[in-house]
Amino acid sequence: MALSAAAPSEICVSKIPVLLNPVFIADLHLSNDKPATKEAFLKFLKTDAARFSELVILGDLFEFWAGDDMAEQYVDVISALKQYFSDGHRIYLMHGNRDFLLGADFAASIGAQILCDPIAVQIGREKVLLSHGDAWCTLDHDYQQFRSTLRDPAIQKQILKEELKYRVELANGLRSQSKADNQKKDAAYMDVVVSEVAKSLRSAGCKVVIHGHTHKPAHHTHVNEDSRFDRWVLPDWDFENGNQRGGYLSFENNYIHFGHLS
Ligand SMILES: [Mn+2]
Repeated sequence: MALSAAAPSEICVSKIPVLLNPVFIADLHLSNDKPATKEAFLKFLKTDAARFSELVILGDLFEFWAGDDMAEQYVDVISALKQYFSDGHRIYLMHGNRDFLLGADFAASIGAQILCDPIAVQIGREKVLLSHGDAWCTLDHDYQQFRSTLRDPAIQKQILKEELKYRVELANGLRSQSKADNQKKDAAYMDVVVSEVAKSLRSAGCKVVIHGHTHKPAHHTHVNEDSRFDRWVLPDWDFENGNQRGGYLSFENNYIHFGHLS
């Protein structure tokens, strides 16, 4: 399979049309060894998501993505998203720290556009900043260094030249390393630094932010120096071993709010 020439980090859009009636999700960590979570997502596309005009995935849709030649392992997810798109919905996708190699071929296959991180979007009358969130976890210097290396287009192109088998091994190695590292880290290291979020909001001219990554779903109102802003954090999804964790944020009737999966 011929892979697209552009690196995944080079194909994002920084401006999109006004969102009318969007639904936001993040951190589903879809994987074929987590069938119940995948089922929950496929059901979501047919039920809850069907009432919204735009589906906005704010990173880590997949547990990991080693390149678009992995797509044949996720035919069910891809055809469900493609169907959702064909039914007249728009799909926007942001890279997470696990699926940052989702590329132009994957995006085209589901009719999605890849969003830059962060991106300021207009939702109704509100200008809202969207991000996966990991870039604001700035206390974790090692991670930030690692992140900028892996987002470098030249390095991404280099990685994507390798055989899929090697890339999957690399991804597995990085994941077990990060799990081991994270166990040693303080909880604060795993969360966003609110003053960093505030800085991004100020430069984007936004008073509301939606992000994922931390797996700490909440609606915070922060008072920072002379300004206040709202920070909405998306939940992660986990339906394995009897878990029932998941959900979304939506913008309906002029308000952002949490939605429970039906
Ligand atoms: Mn993440």
